[in-house]
Amino acid sequence: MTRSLLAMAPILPQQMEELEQHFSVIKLWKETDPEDTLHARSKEVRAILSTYNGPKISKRLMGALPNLEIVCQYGVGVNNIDLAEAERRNIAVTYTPDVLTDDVADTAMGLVLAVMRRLCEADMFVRVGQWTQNSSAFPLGSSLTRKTMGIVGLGRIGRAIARRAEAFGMDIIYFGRKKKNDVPYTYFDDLAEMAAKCDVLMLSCVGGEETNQLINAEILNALGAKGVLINIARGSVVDEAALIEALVTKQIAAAGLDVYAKEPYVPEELLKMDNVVLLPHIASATSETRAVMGELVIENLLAHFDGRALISPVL
Ligand code: 8YV
Repeated sequence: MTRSLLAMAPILPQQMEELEQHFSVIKLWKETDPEDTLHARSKEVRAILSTYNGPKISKRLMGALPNLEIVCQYGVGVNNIDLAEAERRNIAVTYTPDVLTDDVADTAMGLVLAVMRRLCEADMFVRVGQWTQNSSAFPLGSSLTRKTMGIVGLGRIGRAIARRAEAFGMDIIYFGRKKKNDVPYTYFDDLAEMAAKCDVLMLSCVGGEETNQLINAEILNALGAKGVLINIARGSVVDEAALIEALVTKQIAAAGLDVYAKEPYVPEELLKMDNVVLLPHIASATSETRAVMGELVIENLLAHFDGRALISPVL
């Protein structure tokens, strides 16, 4: 039987070519009738290449693929995969942790700088000729030094952000499932309490049910009128309507977002605000990192089909 890989979204072209040397690759996003293709080729699919923004790897989808053995996520967040169902079916799941940590943390700090020092607004000020026409100076930004960053989720990425923020002279506090004994930062088991203590609330936690709309009106209110929200985690972590309301009513000062509730849709209200910086989910988007993420996907697939241990299993 043909050994097919069901690819939910594209990866770098040269890596797609490499995959095609080992598998018959079904490029689902290119199919005119994906349902029909899935139905016709369901028995030959042994592996899935998934991404956070492709179709969900649901119980229903896995149920339609009787010979599915492995799901390889091109990314670190795996909230698009029904892990419980994969475990029940004994389907292996891999992901790409570590290799993207530094780039994601860099993007997080980029957003902090862009928002607090108003870099995007300042760029526009120059481009539209306001600097030469307008004798009034560009409005002042806020220092990072001596400010407090409260990190929600001190995992690999949260820690990498903390190290960078420390280098910028910021104090670090954090909230998460449990206290970590190997960090010098103050732990909060109450998110509202931490939000009230920080200038920058940085979201670097997992997505999915357990963090769904964790950042609601109460937390934003606690963050306060000088507070800045940065989200490089998942859009689902924030109640977007509450965020818009908090920004409109100046309950919080500003926000920097790489992720949204319904990507690639970004609410109209946010597009009109000059105190928000909006990125199109690019935290891991460098040629270097995307290349290693793709390599890790391929290595995991080959390891599985060669009967070797997986390199980065989730389950
Ligand atoms: C995407 C991400 O994987 O790793 C994650 O969880 O959200 C991103 O790095 C990347 O955009 C490729 O789809």
